[in-house]
Amino acid sequence: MPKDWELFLMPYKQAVDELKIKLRGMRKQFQQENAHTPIEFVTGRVKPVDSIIEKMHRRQISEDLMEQDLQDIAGLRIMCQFVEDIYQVVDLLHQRTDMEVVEERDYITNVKPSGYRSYHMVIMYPVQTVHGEKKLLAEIQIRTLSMNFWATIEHSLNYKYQGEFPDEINERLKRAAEAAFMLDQEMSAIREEIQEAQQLFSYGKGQQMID
Ligand code: 0O2
Repeated sequence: MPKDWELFLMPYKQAVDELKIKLRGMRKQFQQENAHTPIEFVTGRVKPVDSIIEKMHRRQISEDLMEQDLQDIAGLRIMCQFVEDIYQVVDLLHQRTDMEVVEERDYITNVKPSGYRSYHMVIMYPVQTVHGEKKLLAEIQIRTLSMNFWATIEHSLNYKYQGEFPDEINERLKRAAEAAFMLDQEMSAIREEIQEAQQLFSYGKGQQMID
């Protein structure tokens, strides 16, 4: 294990900070151009050291393979209004020359047994350090607001039950995941209507509140 975690995680922190700026910049550009933005908001984090250690033990990852096998030490999350926006963001990220997409997992089409939906992209991202360029992996999770609501709730329940949900909660979570996805589908069905309304509204005042 790294003796100095802070030093080891520095380039990962730099990657998260840079990527947050770049992804938020995409949102700003869409807004500036008065176009519908497929990005609602962006968050990012460096995985806490205890979670890194726990995941390495659980997946039996040796130290020398840590940076290769732990793909989410640097993690970004992009929230979208509509499922269609997710795939637009995926296309936009593929086109970029400042990162390379190395793996993709579509948990929207291939929903996880828990009910989890999201689109995961693993990218190779170069950060500049005083010792030269360091290429590292980062995971970008792209999901709708509704998928994010479900995942956030389920994640916090996971802490309480350590993944061993009582049957009733398990069933209810699965039903809630389907309900969340139905909400997405209903919203997609009236997407054009919604977007027209947002064009009229957002470039006044409302949108300025979310940065
Ligand atoms: P965090 O930072 O606490 O969210 P594995 O972790 O072994 O299941 P793998 O191959 O590393 O899987 O990557 P995968 O499945 O593409 O992504 C794992 C991450 O996706 C998780 O990170 C969660 O953020 C999210 N995720 C995957 N499945 C679920 C789920 O059923 N519910 C919720 N709420 N999130 C999920 P971590 O490691 O949990 O870390």
